[in-house]
This record gives sequence, structure tokens and C-alpha cells, in this order.
Amino acid sequence: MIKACIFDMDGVIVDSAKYHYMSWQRLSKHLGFEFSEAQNEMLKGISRMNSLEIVLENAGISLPYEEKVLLCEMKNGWFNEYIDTMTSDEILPGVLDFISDLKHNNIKIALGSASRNANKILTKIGMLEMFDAIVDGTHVEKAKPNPEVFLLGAKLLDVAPQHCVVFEDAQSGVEAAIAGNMKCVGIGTEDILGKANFCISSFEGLNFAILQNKLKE
Ligand code: B16
Ligand code: MG
Repeated sequence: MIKACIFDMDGVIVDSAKYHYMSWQRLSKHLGFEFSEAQNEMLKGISRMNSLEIVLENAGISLPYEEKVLLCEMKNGWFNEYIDTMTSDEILPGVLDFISDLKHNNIKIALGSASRNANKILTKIGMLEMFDAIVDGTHVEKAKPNPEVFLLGAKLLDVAPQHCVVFEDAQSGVEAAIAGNMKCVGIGTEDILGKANFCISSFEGLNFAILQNKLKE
């Protein structure tokens, strides 16, 4: 029985991944190397510092922690310049209709994101007030695939994990949902998100009745 839905943010509610990509690219250029879209794929759902470590490792660079903190701040400054321009136009297709249908069915909703900028992004796109609970990178210590972010969301909603469905676009997020004993819908393709209960390419056409049926299959 589904009582709550927990949404990842980047790649599920809004495509902020393109701004992360532009910011990592700018940082790579600053450091004197190239950064490809394929490399950016590997950073989905990964925390800021862990992302930087992957970027540096790919370039064969090793730096002391203090310098990495400064680089994270630089990347985040650029990322914030980009997200300052965001509007509700950037909400991904079908998201608002699906959330509205969940609310009509008395399903609670939470955000479960690794981003420390989630509050600002949700404010920019006008969705901050829609969630019954918001858990982001400022509330948790352990990054996905650890289930902490989703378990805290379920706790704040006062719903047992087995009655929660997580919506995720990153492999680490799907693994986190499973580790938390929750159902999971992958936003993307099965080759990457195959561990999810099922995958969709977007929320367009999805409603609570279809969700329930698909999870019973
Ligand atoms: P920030 P999600 C994640 O958001 C992004 O997918 C990932 O690329 C980013 O590095 C991470 O948030 C941290 O973001 O730098 O804003 O704290 O998919 O978990 O909503
Ligand atoms: Mg994501």
C-alpha cells in the first residue's frame, strides 16, 4: 500500500544537471583540462565534494582537502549564478500534474535530494510549498547509495519505508531507495536504472492509479 512518494530533485523534478555540467566544465577549464558530457553523467546524484574528487581523479590531479574546499566553493558560486535565472518553465514535463493527482489521493510527498541548493532551486521554480517534507544535502551526513536521505523523509512524513515510493534518475539513488526498503521508479532507462521496480522516461501520462498497477505487476 502506497502512502507517500519521495522525489529526488535534479533530473526528476527539474533539469539542474545542465547547470552542474556548465559549472564543472568551467572549473575544469580553470584547472586546464577538458570535461565531457559523459564524465558529467557519472556525477548524477553524487555530493559536491565527491563529484569534485571524481573530476580531479579523471584528470589525474590530487590536491589537499583545503584546496578542494575552495574549488567546491568556486564551482558552487558559478552554479548559483546559473540557478539564479531558473523559473517554473524548467519544471520537467508531467511533474506538476502527477503531484496534483497524488494530493487528490491523499498521498504525502517529500523531497529527497543530495543538493545543498535544493531550497533555493525549489523557491526559484515555485515548488517550495508543495512538499510535506524536504530533506536535502544540508540535512544528511551519508550520501546516496546510503538510504539516510529517504529514511529521514519517510520519518518526517510519519510513513513506514515499505509504504514509500522513491522517484530517482541516478543509480546511486535507486540503490539508496532499495537499501531503505522502499519501492523505486527510475526516471530514465533500464540499462542504468534496472534495479528500480520500473522505469519511465518522464512523468507525462503517469497518475496514482497507473503507479499502483505498475508496482503490483
Ligand atoms: P549541490 P539530486 C544532486 O542532486 C545532483 O544530481 C548532483 O549532480 C549534485 O552534485 C548534488 O546534487 C549536489 O548538489 O552542489 O547543489 O549541493 O539528484 O540528489 O537532487
Ligand atoms: Mg537526481
